[in-house]
Amino acid sequence: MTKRRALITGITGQDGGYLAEFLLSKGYEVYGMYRRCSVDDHLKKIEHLKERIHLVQGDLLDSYSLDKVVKETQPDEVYNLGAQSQVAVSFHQPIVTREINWYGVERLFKSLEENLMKFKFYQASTSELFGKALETPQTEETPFNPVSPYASAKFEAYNFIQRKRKEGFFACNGILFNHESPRRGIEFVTRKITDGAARIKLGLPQRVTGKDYLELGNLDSKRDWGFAGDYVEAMWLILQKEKPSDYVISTGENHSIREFVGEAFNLLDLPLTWEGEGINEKGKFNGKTLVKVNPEFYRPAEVSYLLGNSQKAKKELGWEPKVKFNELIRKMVESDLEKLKSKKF
Ligand code: F7E
Repeated sequence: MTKRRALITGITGQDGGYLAEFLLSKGYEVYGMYRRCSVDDHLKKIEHLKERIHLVQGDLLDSYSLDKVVKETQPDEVYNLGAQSQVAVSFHQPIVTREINWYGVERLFKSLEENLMKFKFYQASTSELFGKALETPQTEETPFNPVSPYASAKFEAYNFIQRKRKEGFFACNGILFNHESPRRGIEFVTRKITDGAARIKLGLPQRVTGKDYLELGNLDSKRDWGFAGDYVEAMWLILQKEKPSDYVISTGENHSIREFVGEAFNLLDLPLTWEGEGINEKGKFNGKTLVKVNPEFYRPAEVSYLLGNSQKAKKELGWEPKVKFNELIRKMVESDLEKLKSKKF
């Protein structure tokens, strides 16, 4: 029997690696698309997979390259994980964000339509679509209210996928809430915290600032954080259903940034006490300031409260998250300690 072929865009990101591993375990032939400019750094993240997957060069900004990738790989299933995924960056680069996160989806889909008879398409949609959420918890029925250029572009892509489904294509949106892991990029708050806390524990300076304390933005916003390894299984399950649909994927539990910081420092035997408010708030251990607020990390518009309800995924896909909040932080803190000790940073 011929193997099923999967094409993953954004193979060098956190989810790309986990999904590739998952699909390999299911017997797929996996093609991972990466951008030429990302060769040096980013391919290191999937070094362990290089012998087992096919890497193909392509860019969501370039239809010519997409046609070539689609013709070469002829996928049965396409997982579009490629994106400009940093919400904060999207405020500074709204146009490139739109080009990749919205028009990129249309370019890729057009190429698939023109070159293949049949394919299934998974679009990485996001809880950021809920923005200033209009109801809690958020389900597939909750109206979207995006507040960032990132979310606006993803909103257009979401609608595009729904239109394609109405035209008869097998196209689905996975509305994934935040999902983290030891492989999360350092630009995202969870990894910034676990790396920063581990550095403090080992007496090392902070990665970017060189300071001996961690600087963060809004400590009050709440996120529904799950483990990326659990979430890639949901992506696959979504494409295995008989009928295409959209699904919220979340844990149903949320915590503030402050709680995440507290738990990470607790695990390192550095329990913090919080003093002050707003930009003057500090996290201290034995009188020494280890965490400070720096308004530089505030966003022009903040999504302050996200909490998902994944009952539809549980009922229709049989999917449930396995890794809990504390366990997720433990995995990340232990991995960062290990990396720093062996100087892999
Ligand atoms: O921010 C606050 C920040 O950058 C989380 C992406 O994967 O998930 C991710 O988007 C919260 C925000 O992720 C810092 O203001 C405080 O409220 O880790 P983040 P995100 O924006 O939620 C969704 C589902 C996606 O789709 C995205 O692609 O943390 N925060 N202080 C900070 N955030 C950062 N990055 N850095 C700080 O110093």
